Amino acid sequence: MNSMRMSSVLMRMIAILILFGPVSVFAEDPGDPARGKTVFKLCSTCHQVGDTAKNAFGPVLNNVVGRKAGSYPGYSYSPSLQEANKKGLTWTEDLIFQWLHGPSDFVKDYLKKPDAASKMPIMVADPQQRRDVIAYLSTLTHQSPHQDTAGHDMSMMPAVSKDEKDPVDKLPRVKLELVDPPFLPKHTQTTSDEPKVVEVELTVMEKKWVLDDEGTEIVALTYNGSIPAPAIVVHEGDYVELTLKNPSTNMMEHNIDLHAVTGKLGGAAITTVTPGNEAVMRFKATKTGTFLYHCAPEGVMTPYHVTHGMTGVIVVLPRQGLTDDEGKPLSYDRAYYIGENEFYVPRDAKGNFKQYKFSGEDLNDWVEAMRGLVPSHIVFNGRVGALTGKGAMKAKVGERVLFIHSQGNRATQPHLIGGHADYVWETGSFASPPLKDVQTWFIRGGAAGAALYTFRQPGLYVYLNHNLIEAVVLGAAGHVMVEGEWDHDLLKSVYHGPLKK
Ligand code: HEC
Ligand SMILES: [Cu+2]
Repeated sequence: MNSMRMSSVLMRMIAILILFGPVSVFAEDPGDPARGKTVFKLCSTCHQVGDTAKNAFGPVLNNVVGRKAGSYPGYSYSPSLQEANKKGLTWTEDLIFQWLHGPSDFVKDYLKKPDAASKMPIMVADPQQRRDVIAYLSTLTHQSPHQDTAGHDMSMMPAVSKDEKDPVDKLPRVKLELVDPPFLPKHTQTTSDEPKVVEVELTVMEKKWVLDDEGTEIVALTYNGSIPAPAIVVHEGDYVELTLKNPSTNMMEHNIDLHAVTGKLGGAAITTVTPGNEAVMRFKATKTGTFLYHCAPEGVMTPYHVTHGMTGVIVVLPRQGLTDDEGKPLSYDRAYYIGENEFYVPRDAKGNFKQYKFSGEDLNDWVEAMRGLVPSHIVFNGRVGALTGKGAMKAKVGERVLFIHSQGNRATQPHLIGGHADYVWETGSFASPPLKDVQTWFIRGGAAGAALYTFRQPGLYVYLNHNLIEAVVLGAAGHVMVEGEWDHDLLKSVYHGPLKK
């Protein structure tokens, strides 16, 4: 402990010397561009360089030495770096050296503002690595700039002319009050109303999140603070006006891609917002079914955000409600939303889970862990055991319960131990006839599906992913507690005791 504190004091002193010392740290050791190219792998999850470089999670770094800070075309910088740009900050090798020691500390210092923060969530502790990577970046001068707009461009979207009235503006508006899963927001199963505009608001929250009883903690990325994100329920033909807010307390850029949306990467291309911003889009729900939604910030950040919790479901009900395989109406007495997510918590050399302080800090380790496709946790509703005990789903004998199940990234195979699915919309499409009397159904990765079951017996049911390793070892299991009268005709215990000879 003591030696750790000592070394951190020492580090600070060194940092102060480096920050305010008059001599360039490059005077004695200019750094090695070849080694720096290897160090750059750390940066390349967020930054691109070279002729075809595009802005990604971070801006293109061609010509960055000598470039004005916060100036690469088409990139949306944090408010702090934009302010530094206005104050005239220009990147020198020494300044990037300081920047890499802690981007947010750097802008706090530079702007003399304690609440300034950068979007770049990592730092490089080793001064040698910093010198080397900067030496490498210095070799990348005189690259032709390449304006990136992909993923962030609104240009292809013709603006609605001002004097042209939008007929949708005349439709009635309602605000959908979202609730935490496994519950669904209040809704009607059928409707004879005219289509309406349903207002939905999602706020991204980057927050500490405990995944299991051992206290394994990550900095999760969430919509509205829950994993999975809240279920949205509308009817076919309704319009959804979705507001996505990214508070300035967050570190990262986020957006939303809903599989119910037509065009613009499911909405991701017109909702990408940096901290301190919000975006509003309106889409028409044209297809019925249960659709996944998720964050899709580009490149490796998409699986990174999805495996940090940013998945949810939007249910688009037919206006006349659900129907069976013969087209006859089906209704439900209760509905639950089970969001299955897998996590790739990085481990240290001893095999223990590593802990991180702020969002994005785990990026490189997490990407490395994802590469192996071996999740550390596969859970329902954000943590091992979330849907057991007090969190168990409830039902009564005779009730028809709709189970909506999503998985953003991997296939899963739900099963209700001791029960069945009377009807399953496996692909999530309500336009296709449901399968009947299914034991174990299949939810594709990147989708959501639904199953309807009438409980006939009371007691405890286990609802799980019937990859039993994923259920029992990794966590993908929940409970349904059912009240009611026992039906001996369906099942009775005939004998239970010692061998009768
Ligand atoms: C986790 C993603 C991530 C990683 C990894 C990362 N950066 Fe960044 N970097 C960013 C983001 C985001 C910004 C924009 C910062 C802002 O707007 O506040 C940025 C900005 C920068 C800038 C300022 C650019 C400008 O146009 O003003 C430099 C220089 C930089 N990064 C260098 C590096 C180097 C060198 C590495 C590797 C050692 C690295 N970054 C690793 C995300 C990252
Ligand atoms: Cu996100």
